[in-house]
Formats: sequence, C-alpha cells, structure tokens
Amino acid sequence: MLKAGKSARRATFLRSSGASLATRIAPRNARTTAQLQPFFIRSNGYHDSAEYGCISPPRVKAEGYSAEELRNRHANANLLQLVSAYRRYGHLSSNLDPLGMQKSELLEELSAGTYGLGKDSDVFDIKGIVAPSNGLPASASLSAIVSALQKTYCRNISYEFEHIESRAVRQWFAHSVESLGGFDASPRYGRYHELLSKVEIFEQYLQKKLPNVKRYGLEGSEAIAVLLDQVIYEGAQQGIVDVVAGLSHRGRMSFLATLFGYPKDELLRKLRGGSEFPDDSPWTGDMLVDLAKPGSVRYDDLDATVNVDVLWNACHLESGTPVAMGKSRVKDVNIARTKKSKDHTIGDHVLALSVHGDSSFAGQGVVAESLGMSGLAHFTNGGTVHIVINNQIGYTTPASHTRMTRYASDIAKFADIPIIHVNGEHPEELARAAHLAVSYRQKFRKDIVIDVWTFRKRGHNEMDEPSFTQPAMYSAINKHVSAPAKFEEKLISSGHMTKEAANVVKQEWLASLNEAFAASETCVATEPTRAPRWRLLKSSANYPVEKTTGVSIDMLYEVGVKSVAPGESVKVHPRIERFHIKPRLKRLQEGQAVDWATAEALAFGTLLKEGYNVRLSGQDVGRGTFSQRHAMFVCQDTEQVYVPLNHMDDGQCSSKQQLGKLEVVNSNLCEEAVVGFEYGVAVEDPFTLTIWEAQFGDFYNNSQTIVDGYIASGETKWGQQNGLVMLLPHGFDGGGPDHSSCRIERHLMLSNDPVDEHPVALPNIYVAHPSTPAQFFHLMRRQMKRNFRKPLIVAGPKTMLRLANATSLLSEMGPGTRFKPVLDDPSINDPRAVKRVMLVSGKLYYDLAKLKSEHPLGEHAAIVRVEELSPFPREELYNVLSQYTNASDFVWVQEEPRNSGAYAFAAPRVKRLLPAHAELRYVGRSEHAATCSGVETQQAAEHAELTRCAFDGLRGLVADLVIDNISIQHDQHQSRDEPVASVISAGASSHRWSNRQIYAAQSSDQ
Ligand SMILES: Cc1ncc(C[n+]2csc(CCOP(=O)(O)OP(=O)(O)O)c2C)c(N)n1
Repeated sequence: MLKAGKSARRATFLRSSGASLATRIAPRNARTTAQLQPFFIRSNGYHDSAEYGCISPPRVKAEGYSAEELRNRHANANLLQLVSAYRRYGHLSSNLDPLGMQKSELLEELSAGTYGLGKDSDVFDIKGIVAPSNGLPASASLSAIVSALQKTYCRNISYEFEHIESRAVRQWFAHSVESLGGFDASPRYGRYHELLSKVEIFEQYLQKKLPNVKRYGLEGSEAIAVLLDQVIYEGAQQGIVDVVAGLSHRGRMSFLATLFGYPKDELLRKLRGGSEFPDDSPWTGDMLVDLAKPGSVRYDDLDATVNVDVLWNACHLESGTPVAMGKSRVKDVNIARTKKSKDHTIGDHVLALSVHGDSSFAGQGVVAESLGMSGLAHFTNGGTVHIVINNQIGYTTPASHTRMTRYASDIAKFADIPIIHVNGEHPEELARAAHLAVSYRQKFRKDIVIDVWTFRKRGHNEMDEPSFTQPAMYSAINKHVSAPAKFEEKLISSGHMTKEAANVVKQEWLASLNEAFAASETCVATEPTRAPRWRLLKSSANYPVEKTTGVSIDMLYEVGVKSVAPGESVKVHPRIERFHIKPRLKRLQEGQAVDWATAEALAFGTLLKEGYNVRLSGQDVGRGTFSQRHAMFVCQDTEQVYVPLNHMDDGQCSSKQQLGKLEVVNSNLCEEAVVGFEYGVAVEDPFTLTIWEAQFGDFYNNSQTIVDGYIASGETKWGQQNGLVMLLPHGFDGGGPDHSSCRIERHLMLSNDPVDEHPVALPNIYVAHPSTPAQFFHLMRRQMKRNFRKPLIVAGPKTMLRLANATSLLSEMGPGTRFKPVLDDPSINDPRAVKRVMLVSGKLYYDLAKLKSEHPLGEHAAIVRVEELSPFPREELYNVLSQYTNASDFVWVQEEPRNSGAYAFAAPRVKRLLPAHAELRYVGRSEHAATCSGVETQQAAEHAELTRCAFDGLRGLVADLVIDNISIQHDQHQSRDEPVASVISAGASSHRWSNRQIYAAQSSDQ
C-alpha cells in the first residue's frame, strides 16, 4: 500500500530495505527483483555423524515463499517491518507479571507510525507477511492487523524466537504463534480446575497441619501444575511414553502429590519426619526438597499412561539439569533398541522435563553448560522442555539483583533456544505454551524454555518473613486473589462448570488428604520400583561374589588386531600408522607385552563382543590427551571418523547383531555438566560401561558437586547404584600444579570404608591407582561383569602410557585372571631376607623398582603395590605383608605432599595390619598448599631425593638380620637416615605378626 507525500518517501525507503531482506531469504522458485550477490551461511559439518548418524536430530529446511507472497512482501515492506517488530519486540510490551508491579515505557518499535503506516483503515494484503491461519481475512485493515498482532504477541503470553539462527525455526515459530488462536484448551478445563484446586488445597492443608515443615510451597505458582500436565499430555499425543522429570525444590511436594502419583500417605509420612524408604532399608533418604519416586500420569481420553521418572537430585541448585539430559537420552535410545525401531530419531519416546527456579536458572553456571551442550551430537536427548518457575525472587534477592538482564531465561539465548514467556495466572495460556513447546520440540528435537511469571505467596520457606526485605511486593501479594480461585470463578461464570461440581472436586480431595494423613501414622513406605534393567542386578549391601575377568588369548589377539584396523576407505595419518598401528600389531604378533592403550582397547573390545556398550566421554578422548588412544581414526582425505572397535564384525552396530557399540564422545570443554550427564547415563543403563575421562585429573574438581552429591552418595541416599568410571590422569611428572594430581585424597575422603572395623558392606566408591595395563584391563571389565554397580575412580596413567616396564602380557588378561588389589614385589626370592616393606601406588613403583634393582641391598626391601585404595584391601595386603616375617620397617612412599595422596587414608588401615608395636613411616613430600612445584628442576630434585630416602637406613636394618641362624653381615656404614620429608617413627624392633585385624567375616563370604 503506497502513501502520498512524506510518508510515501519513508515508505519507499522502508520498502527497499524490506526488499533486501526478502532477497536474502528468497526461495529457489522465486525470481529475485534486485541484482544482489547471494549471501551464504557458512558452517562446518559434524564429522562423526556417519558413525553415529542414527541418533542425530533431524535437519529441518525452511519453507520458501511463493512468487506471489514474495511480491506482496516487497510491495508491503513497511507492513512487513511492523510485523517483524512485533515478532522481535512484542514480548517487551506483554503483560507477564501477575502482580502488575512492573513500570511501563513507550515502545516505539511497535508503533505503526514508526514504519510510515498511518491510517487504521488502510487495507493490506497479508499474504506472505502474517500467518494465514491467524484469523485475519486475506485483506485486512491496519487496525485489524495491529489488533491481531497485539493479541498474539503482547498479552499474557509472548515469545522470543527472532534470535534463532535457523530461518526454518523462525518461520515455523512465527507461523505457529500466529496460528495459536486456533488452539482450544477448553476440553481440558475440568482437568486444569482439578489440578489447581488440588495444589491450592494441598498447600493450605500442609500449612495448617504441618506449619513448621519447610516445604518450599507452590502457592502463587499453582498453575505450573497445569503446565507440567499439559506438556506431558501433549507429549503423550505424540508418542512419548516416558518423561524424565528433573524437579525444582519449589513446589515439589505439590507436583508429587497432585500429578505424579506419589502415594499421599507416604508423602505425609515423610513430611512428618519419617523415611521415604521401608524401615529396614539401608538407604538414608534425602531432604523433602529432593524427594523423588518413579510415578506415572494416566490420560483416559488418550488411553495412555506416561511413566514419569522423577529424578533424585542433590540440593545443589540445577545440578540435576544435566543428569536429566543424560538419563533421558539413554532411556530413549534403549527403548528404540528394544523396539528395534529402524528409523528412530532421538527423543521419539522419551521427553526430558526440567523445572527450574528463576534465580537458579540465571545464576548457576551448570545451566549454561547444560544448555550449551544440549544440541551436541553425543549429548542431545531430542530436546528438553525447561520450565522456569519465575516467582521474581530468589530467597530474599529480587530479580533485579539475581541477573543483569530482563529475563531469568536470557541465558538460553546464547544456545539458540526459543523462549516462551507466560503470565502464570492464566491456565489457558500455559496450556498454549505447552502445546507450542512440545510441538517445537517434536519437530526440531531441540530444547525450549517456558518462563512462567508468578509470585511466591510466603517466604522462601514457610517459616520466613518475606516482608523484612520485600514489603511492597508482599503487600501486593497479600491482596492478590489466587489463580485457582480466579480460574474457578471464570469457569463458573462462563458456564463451563457449576459451583457444586467445583466443590465436589475439592471436597473429595480434602477427604483423601485427611485419609492419607491418618494413614501416614502407620503406613509403611514402599520401595521405589526399579527399572527392568536394574532388576537384573543385585543390591550391593552385602559382599557379592567377584568373577574372574580374563578372556581367551584368541579373543584378546583378535580384538587387539581389529582395534587398529582402519576401514577400507579411511586414510590414516602416516604417524598413526607408524607409531600406533604397526607397533601394536607387532607386539601382538610377537607375543610381547602390550601397553596401556592396547589393554584399554582390549577391555573395551571384549566387552563390546559380550554385548555391553561402552560410552567414553571427555575432552579429546578419541585421540586421547596424550595422543595414546586413537580410539577413532580420522580419514585424512575426508575427515570422516571411523571407530575400529565398532567394525570388529560385520553389521556390529546393526540391530541384528547383539554386539555393543563404543560411543566415543569428544565432549565440549566442560566438566560439571558433562560429568552430570554421564552420571545420568550410568544410572539409567547399567549395561553401558560409562566412562568420563578428565583431560588432566586435576580438572575433575569442576565437577565436585556431581561427585559429592550423586556419584559418591547417590546409592546411600537413594538406593540408586551407578557404575560410572572416572579416569583421572595423575602423576608427578613435571606437569606442574593443576596438571599432576587428581586429588586422590578427596576421593578417598568420600569413601565410607571404615577405619576400625572390617566392613560389612562394600564401600560407596571404588578408588584405584593401578600400575599395569592388565590391572586396568581387569578394572574396566570388572565394572560390567559384577552383579552390582559401584562408581570407580581411577588415578590414571600419564608417563606410564609409554613406560617400557609398564606393559602386560596377554596371559595376564587371559582365562582365570582378575584384578589384584595388591601386587607383591615380583623380584623377591627370599621373603625372609626382607627387612623393609615399602607400600606404594601407581607409577612411583617403577622408579623405586629401578633404584632397588641398582641398590646393593635391594633384596632386603620389598616394594608392595596397593593398587586399590577403596575398599582398602586389608586381607590381600595382610596376606602379602605377613610373608615378610623378618621385616621390621614399614614405609608408605608417595609422590604427593603429605596432606594429599593416599597416605592419610591408608596409614590407619595399614597400621592395623602390622605386627604388634610396628609403626608405619611416611616418606614423601611434606605438607604443601599447591599440589606440587611448577619449577621442573625443583620437581625433579624433590623426586630424586624422595626415592633415595625410601632406601635410607637399609644398611642399618640389615645389619642384624639373621636367617636360619646365619647372620648376614653388611657394611655398618649408614647413609643419611633422615628422609626428605616427614617420618612417622622408626621401625619397631620387636614384632610379631598377628591376624587380629583380619576379621572372620571376610573369609565367610568372599
Ligand atoms: C548451589 C546452591 N546454592 C545455594 C543454595 C541455597 N538456596 C536454596 S533455594 C535458593 C533460592 C533459589 O531461588 P530460585 O531459583 O529463584 O527459586 P525459588 O526458591 O524462588 O523458587 C537458594 C539460594 C542451594 N540450594 N544450592
């Protein structure tokens, strides 16, 4: 529509800028009007999609405009500008705050005059400009168009999607949003009313009955229950059978009671201080705000039941976000595998639903980490629906201080995630948001955020006084009529429901609460249902029987050869050929001992052959930090990735074969979210060997929250086992602080292995510091071959990866072999000649063994390796130590400073095994604030001194050695007797072996 005069000139300007936009997005079938250079979006392909393509989300192409639509867009470019402004800025003018406390400012971008569009009565062809199904006629007046845009973008629901890079998404969103008027929520009004009433009554009931219990209630945000329900309902209509629900602390009680079917009597029992587990259960339970139990939601009208796997999570805000992602991904893939779905797209069966608080979503870094990896090929779960309970406050901190941007959801924009903002007082709009969100997720298989503006009726918890800090807000809240009451009123006044019917719903619910409250006095909590896969395993509460983990030499040989076989079309880098493939083949063919990387490949390959999956995740794990692994070859011509262990047999990864798959996950540069994700995989699938490897062990501590709150304590709190392996490269080799120590001491501190008694149960966490490839091979296989699951921390190799002595023969991995928690000194011919026993872990062994072999009195020192630290191998160590009947000096030698490493954990346990009056000495660095020196020469000097000190005083000890009445004479000259660092007492002279510390229980059930 053209205008006269000034406005016409402005319109011409606008039209030309509009035309260039249109040209940029011109479809193939339309003729462009301007002779402009084409523009291109440049991007890189993901180079292992062929290897794992079956689980990638689909790529959706944008729809083009017809020539007629395009002509209309050119002709009405000024209208197009206005419509675009609504799509981009409409949310700024929307009515989101139920308390109405926000200040208003004039928004010029939404004014028609800004674009030269003056008269309300002017009529425009809307073809190609506004979605056709938005209720407008094909030719509409400006006032009708503005009114439709206002209604769509500026009321109680609004959207942010114009920041999305993909035109397909932007087009789809605009079209869907502008057609949402057609979405009719009224058939489910009864259900919404029921949920709203139940939440409101439940919260009021608890306030009355248990006023001193902190429940972090949902009052002020009741309608979020409607949103959750509608998301699941929409999912159910689109084939979702399982939802993994990561819940916030806020409202959890209400969600569990009203939606997810947590037995109300059991819930009230927990609220009254009881346990969520049966009385005889070994699990310690968790706080109310972290309570979980698998449940389900039934929709009779769809004849569908959706399982809801409510996630157990640590109270560290948002730490459950990546866990839900990992769990839902593997759950979905496993359902597809079970169904043998041929054309499975990730997210077909399982939907992740993540509920957040506004301050947490904005503030906790793990949210950004999780969103940032949500679309990565090895982390996608087909899209999580994120719901932010935006009550505009965090504890006592107002929104304006919890973030510096407008929305709590702003962090999602960096990850190209669309956002729906809704005023949380309008159940119909929440239903609309759910419909849009699930439709988006199903089509694009990506994350989406629904930011629901609500308020918090009471304090942070029910015992707080919120007016101390927010008097104005709480003055408004105290006058506010609740959303459930408003909705009921609306239903009654519009004739959707009678007052009587509404009352019946409420009375029945109240009666059921009273009944449950009475029952909670005596009811017994039921065990949470275990997923079928977990039912195949045992509880680890008692010592289970360990199996051998060796395999036939033929199989080892075959896997070894295939582990370095490049596919026919893959051109391998010549240095990999020379230094990796050929040496491995040569060693195997000549029967020589193999290195660490080979043993690892043998462990993985043999597990795959037995049908287990392996998921190896971490930064640069495919090649390996130290360029040692090469689990994937990258074709030098095409950059195509090839994982040899996935091609050991024809069709290995097809559904016909029962063999497992190795997923090599070169992760993003992140620890907390990735470890949380892998924990989610491990708790969902006990038959996938799930491994996270740190680039250097030191960096694991970015994931300490996950280690503490989930990996180490999940089974104790929730009875939920996990077999996650953390490979943490460790060793003092001159790498400097932050590249030397995986903080063994911290992992050991988490272990519940008792000091004083023989353990009656397995510890919560296994910690190993192995010294040979074969030992590592067995550790990996043991994780899967056991009939229970436990997390395993491995202080892994760095220099040992290429140490000639740190190699193992295939026979050490052959039939009948297994992991040995303690390795005796293989060089000892006569144990009676041993006067000093050195206890050591990891690579230090090789340095000490070398010195011993060069030492004139080396035969009198035994170097015993403690390969597993938790559980502390009491019996195995005792058996080894007690052969050294003449030993009087026992030394713990370690590289780590005395305030780190295994010494503090091991010392009291070792002491209980020693002969009466014998002490354990410490040889190592003294206490130090940093893990080690950053000066390479100093580090080397310390190391030389440390290893030398381990042999100090040997002459003196040997001087009085008498074996079979033959006195052994040595030079009495004694070298420096004081070790470099601390020494715990000298060896005792009078000693007598006693097995008092080896408890009877050990022999009975091993
Ligand atoms: C990592 C972490 N830091 C601090 C806390 C203590 N804390 C519990 S809830 C809360 C406020 C959360 O605010 P918000 O996310 O807005 O949720 P709301 O309680 O308002 O629903 C805080 C600080 C915690 N649980 N975890």
